[in-house]
Amino acid sequence: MNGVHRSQANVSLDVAPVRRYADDVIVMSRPIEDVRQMLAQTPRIVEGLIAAAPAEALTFREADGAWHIVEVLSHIADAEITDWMPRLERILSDGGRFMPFDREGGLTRYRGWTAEALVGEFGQLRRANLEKLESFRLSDLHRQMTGVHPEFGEVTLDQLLACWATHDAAHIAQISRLLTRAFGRRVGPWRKYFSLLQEGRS
Ligand code: NI
Repeated sequence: MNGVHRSQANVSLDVAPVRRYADDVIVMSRPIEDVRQMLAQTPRIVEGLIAAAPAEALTFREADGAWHIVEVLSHIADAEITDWMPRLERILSDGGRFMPFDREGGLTRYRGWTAEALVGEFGQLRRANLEKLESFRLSDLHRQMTGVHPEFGEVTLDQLLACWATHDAAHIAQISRLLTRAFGRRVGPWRKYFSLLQEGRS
């Protein structure tokens, strides 16, 4: 009996990695669509996080010189204008050199804007960019097309699209972290249970 159980265990161990590999292949076969889905969801995720934020949390800074939530919003809205789409169009047109992206540019462009107005602006710009992205009818054949990044040199369209989605997720995490830390100022002794509330954690 023991021998039978062992051999059944062996069979399932043999099969499991193959099934996981098959799942990976399915996911990997639609990278452009996966990015598009993420890009489409981000405005409503951000909108929900902002709607839940008390006014004082919107301008809470976790460190001297670090961005507060309103500044993060101005940065992601500005990137819709000056970063992602111009670079994508550059790759699709002549594969030339990208303009440098000014990470602080949004702070100037949107000085004085409220969080609510910035969320609306970001959503509108993102919708327009998604429509443009759709119009390019990108296929797997486009993924290896390249442009020239001012710092990294040659980068592919695939990397740029992945970076766009990654950038969304990273700033969602940042906004969530800032809310954690803003509310977290009042938790008293519970502070010890939150790694984000420990000194020196980022
Ligand atoms: Ni950023």
